[in-house]
Amino acid sequence: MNFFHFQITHKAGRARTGLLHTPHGPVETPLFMPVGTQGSVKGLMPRDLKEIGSQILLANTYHLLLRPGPERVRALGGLHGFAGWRGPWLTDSGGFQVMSLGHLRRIDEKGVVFQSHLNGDLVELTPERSVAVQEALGSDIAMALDECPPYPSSRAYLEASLERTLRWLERSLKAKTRPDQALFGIAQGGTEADLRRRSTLETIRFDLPGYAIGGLAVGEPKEAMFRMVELSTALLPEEKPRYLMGVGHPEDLVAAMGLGVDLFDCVYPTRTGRFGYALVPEGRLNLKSGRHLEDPRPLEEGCDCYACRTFSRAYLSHLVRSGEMLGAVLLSLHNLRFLHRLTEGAREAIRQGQYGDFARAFAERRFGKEI
Ligand code: PRF
Ligand code: ZN
Repeated sequence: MNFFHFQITHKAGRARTGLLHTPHGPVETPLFMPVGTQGSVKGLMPRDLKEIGSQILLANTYHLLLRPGPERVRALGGLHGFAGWRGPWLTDSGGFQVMSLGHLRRIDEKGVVFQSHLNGDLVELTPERSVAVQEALGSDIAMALDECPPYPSSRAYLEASLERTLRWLERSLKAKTRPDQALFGIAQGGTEADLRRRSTLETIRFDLPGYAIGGLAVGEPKEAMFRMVELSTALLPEEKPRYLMGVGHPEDLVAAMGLGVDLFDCVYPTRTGRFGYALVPEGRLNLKSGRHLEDPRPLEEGCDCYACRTFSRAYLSHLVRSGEMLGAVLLSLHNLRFLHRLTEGAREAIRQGQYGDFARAFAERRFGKEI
């Protein structure tokens, strides 16, 4: 029984659209996955997420390992039972979060040792432990523990970390016990084309149900990132889903979908919403600015989200400027809906064989970052 069948229904150039089946239902691709680090998408209820068309949520091993602990989550029904989102979950393996949030103590062949940002305890995360924690959390898709080097890193370091990531992938697969959880491997290699190629080719030898492009969107120039994405999707097997980790700017989604990427996640839509920004086709509205205070229009004409159906820019701007939590909630809701509509539009364009027109129309409406 293959829980994770991936079915591509249409292609347009290198872009593809299809369905990824999981034990908790199918997800359409290409797709943006909202980030629910602590098992909660900040400010939004599962019923809101369902209404705006979210299909799969991402949670983090690093955070849930420290609190409330994997055994507690398992006892309460795994993420599906514990967190009220009954649809599919994906969990990240923790390596990336240790590097960006934790006080990293040591990284060696065995794994990573870090100091908890909550209570200072020393915690060890090995490939085996990451798999065990993700199995306890019960996600549909688990990610293998990897090492994401910072940008810039030396070639020697990029090479050593990609080799280690491959050995960790092998150990992760050996530690795996649940047939109802897919394990995706993560390619690294920074922005060195030959290292990226080697990492990708060695990773696909494991014949996994899906592959992630890791180690990008860490500060490198955009053009270097897209060279790596292009090189990666050209090497990855057509018939398996590809996940570009940590990418969520609308223009990056449009470019990467055109190169054949199927899955994305990023804190950007929710974080920028909490900071008072709304994503719109032309770029980003800054609701902290006084210029919207008398504007009766919705954030985005034609958006079907609850924030746009109900409130004016004037009111939302008032909420943001007053520091009201409702402002952050409504902007997060709209921003996620914006990215979901973007991927819905892309899927439709791919079905029509017109992805190039879709990407051009998107670029034409976007004349600046802030309006
Ligand atoms: N590895 C893991 N998670 C990630 C990344 C990675 O390289 C990135 C890179 N942008 C985001 N999240 N495990
Ligand atoms: Zn809206």
